[in-house]
Amino acid sequence: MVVPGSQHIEDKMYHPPEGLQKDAHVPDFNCYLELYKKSIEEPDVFWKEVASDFYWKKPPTGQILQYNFDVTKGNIYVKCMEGATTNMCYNVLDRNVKDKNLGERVAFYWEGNSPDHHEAITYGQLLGQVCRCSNTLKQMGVRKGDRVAIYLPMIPELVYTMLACTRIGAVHSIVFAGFSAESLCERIMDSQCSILVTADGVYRGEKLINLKQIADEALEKCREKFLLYFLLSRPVGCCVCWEEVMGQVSEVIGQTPWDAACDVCWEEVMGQVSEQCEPEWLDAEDPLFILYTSGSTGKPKGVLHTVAGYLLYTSLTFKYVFDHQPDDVYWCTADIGWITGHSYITYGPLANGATSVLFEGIPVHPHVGRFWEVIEKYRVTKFYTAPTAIRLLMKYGLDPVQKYDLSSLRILGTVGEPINPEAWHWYHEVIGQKRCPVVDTFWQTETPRSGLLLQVFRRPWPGIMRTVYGNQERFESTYFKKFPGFYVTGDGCRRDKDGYYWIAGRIDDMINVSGHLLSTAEVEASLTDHGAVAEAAVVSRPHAVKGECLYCFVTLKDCREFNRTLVDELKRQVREKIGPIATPDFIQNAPGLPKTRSGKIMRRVLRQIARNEKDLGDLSTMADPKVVEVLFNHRCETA
Ligand code: 6R9
Repeated sequence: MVVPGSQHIEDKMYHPPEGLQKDAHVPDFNCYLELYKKSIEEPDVFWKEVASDFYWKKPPTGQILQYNFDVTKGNIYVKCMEGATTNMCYNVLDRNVKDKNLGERVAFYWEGNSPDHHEAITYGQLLGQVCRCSNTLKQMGVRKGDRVAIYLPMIPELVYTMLACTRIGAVHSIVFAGFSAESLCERIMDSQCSILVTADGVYRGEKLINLKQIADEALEKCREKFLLYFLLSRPVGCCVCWEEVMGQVSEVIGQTPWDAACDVCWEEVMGQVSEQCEPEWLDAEDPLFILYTSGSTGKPKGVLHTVAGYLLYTSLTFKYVFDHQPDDVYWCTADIGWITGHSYITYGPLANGATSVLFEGIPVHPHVGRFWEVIEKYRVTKFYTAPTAIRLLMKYGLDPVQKYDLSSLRILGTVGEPINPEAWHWYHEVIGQKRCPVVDTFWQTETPRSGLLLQVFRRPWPGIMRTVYGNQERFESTYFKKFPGFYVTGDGCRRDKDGYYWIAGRIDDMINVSGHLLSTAEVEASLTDHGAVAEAAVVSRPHAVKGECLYCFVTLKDCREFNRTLVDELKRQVREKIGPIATPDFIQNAPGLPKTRSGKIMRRVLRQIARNEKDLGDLSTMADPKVVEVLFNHRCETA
């Protein structure tokens, strides 16, 4: 394990403890190398072995992976297990319950927003609920190939609905339940969903979100925008999913808006249908789901994934990256509304028969030690979160962590952005108590892939996206036009002398200062290395002499004051760590940063603030648009 961030900052190796290595699926580097070589040199043999763990109604007829990555040679395509038929839901549930006898094993420990709400769901119970839900969807007219929009919080019903879609061959399009009516409408329209599944409301921390009202607004907008839309599709407007917690919510918000002509009460229908439902056998390359990318850049794209490839890829990466063992309790803190949740809360863990925590809440409610409390409560062994959450919790110091017993932890994971060394060390030392390896997993909505890091890929793997829904042209031009024959991730990276790759951030975030290409992640890492800085974001601003120069936004830790001395110290620090070329021209105080709802910093918006461009375009993916005004008010005019 090498500390991520910058080669200028760290050059130290950390090895996993021997005990952990001994029983691991991939115990040492040689074993990894062997697997890696096989996957490259004999991909068919490699993937056939992975596939042999799963159920195929019909076997594949040709090579496991077929593809064209070269736009000059025709359409871009990837096919995995062509000719085979299977079902995702059958593989992640029925196979575990019937073939592996895991019916009694807990699939999810659901932990609500309030610590008083929790529930354990076994694989057997999950299968029953998913079948009911499948029958409900069928009863409402949903058929194979139809798109189903799901706008639900992190409640078990979200998993039921998602898996029910896969059981009957419908394509789920999950929209994170924090998006606005406008964003929800845009996504429903783009993939022409025939029904929308939602809940009446949810508490996120102390805040009540009235989902049904937002869903109604979204559908109203769909009707306005495209009258024909509802005439063409099945006339099921909205379907509401209730649960115990929601009962209380309803009391608070009063009467939930209800239109008997198109709204359906989920629980009523669920109660009337059977717990048995035959899975629909699908072609390996039939669509599994559509997910809109986080949109830190440009208009969201409907990334399309297919059945067999997604099963193989998520199951394999989950097993190896988190070294899954039968006695594990695994917890990924992401929301299922993001790709991390799709892959590493639902598909990967369930395909491995894992026991996971499904968490509805937020890290700071009802107190800032909530994550650590949950780890102690369920004796979590593998914990997967994002640098943004780590930086948030670091701000509160050691006390909230030390109240809890974290001795059950064995492996920690991080995902979402390059992790700055300061956050890495805190995670490793304070949370992992220097005993737990930190697995840094670089991947994208488009490319569920962990492990080897490269900017461009010459060959596909089963879990790569197949197209942008309804827009093959955008798919090809975004990812394949730049370098014919390669998939371009959009991320920059560096290879160090030992052959390790360091992800430097999005290529659009690289800055060219006087002809030197600088990575914003690297400058940010040296800023957050300063004791006063909790978080930093660096963007470019045009400069008469240098071409571009560095404009830095810094969020200070609690009780630290922003003043001239601090600005000078920070400039000196970056200069000393990276070099004079990286000396920031502007450092602005940022009480908050514009972030997507999945926690990624929206550098596009910061770039516009730095340049004083008032027309910010589409801000629908931003978690808290209020921060923008504050940042405009604090702009630095002169260096
Ligand atoms: C899984 C996810 C994808 C972009 C990706 C890259 C950044 C994700 C990272 C990372 C450095 C990591 N990214 N994981 N950068 N180290 N471990 O986040 O998907 O929302 O599609 O974002 O996130 O820039 O290109 P998605």
